[in-house]
Amino acid sequence: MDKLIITAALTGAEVTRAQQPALPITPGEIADAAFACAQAGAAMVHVHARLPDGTPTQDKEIYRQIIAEVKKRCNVIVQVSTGGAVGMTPQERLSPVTLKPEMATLSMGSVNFGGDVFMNHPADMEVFLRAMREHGVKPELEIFDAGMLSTAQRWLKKGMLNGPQHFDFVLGIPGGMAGTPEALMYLRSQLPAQSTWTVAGIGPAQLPLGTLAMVLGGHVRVGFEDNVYYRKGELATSNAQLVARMARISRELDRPVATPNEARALLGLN
Ligand code: KMH
Ligand code: ZN
Repeated sequence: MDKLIITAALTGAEVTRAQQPALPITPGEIADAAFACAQAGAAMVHVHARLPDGTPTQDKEIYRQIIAEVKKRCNVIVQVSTGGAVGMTPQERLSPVTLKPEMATLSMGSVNFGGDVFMNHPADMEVFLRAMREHGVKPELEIFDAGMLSTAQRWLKKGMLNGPQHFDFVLGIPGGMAGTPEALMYLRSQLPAQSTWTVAGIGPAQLPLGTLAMVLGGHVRVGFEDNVYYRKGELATSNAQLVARMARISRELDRPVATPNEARALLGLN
């Protein structure tokens, strides 16, 4: 099995300081959290930008600062969000891609998202894909439901995607596919050959699905974007605490954790 890539989804667009007092918000806080996660075993960080008051934003300048501050501190792969927050325009969402980060997320379809709809029109998705190709950014294909994986398969068949792809199964969003082992096993069974994949279990699904992914040869995403708790009723003290637990379990399972450069090699990044 390949070494384990741990991604830390540090901030997200939805979680508030009221829900998680240790949520990193400013570029400096996000970069400090990235450094702590890298020390704990993360090879990649998935980042969202916020305004100083905590409002989600896709402001390119804030993303520029985040990337620069992270790079000052450590060598982790920086993956920007193009999901942004529900209700943002596709143009807004796409803006950090022009900074040429190493990776960016690309949601593969629309999904009910709690009480909202996370819209990803097929025409917009194609614009996102073309922009990522133009700027040399590797997409991580976000799969919230099984039909989104079928879309990726169609794109591969049509030649819109070439070579091995990296998938993120986001499981447990109310409106999306459940955060269960059965859902993960099904999605894994449908993956195109030579894909790499990670799982982002939402809330209480984070620990069990992450552990299952380690055993199955997948990779793991943890962090406050997806889950603010260490265990039921106990808030995590930091993103790094969640990363450290995954690294510990991985070592116990004899699956060493990938460094950022090892992760780059596994994901076909330069
Ligand atoms: N905030 C969600 C609506 C991504 O980063 O690409 C979408 C999201 C996905 O977080
Ligand atoms: Zn995100």
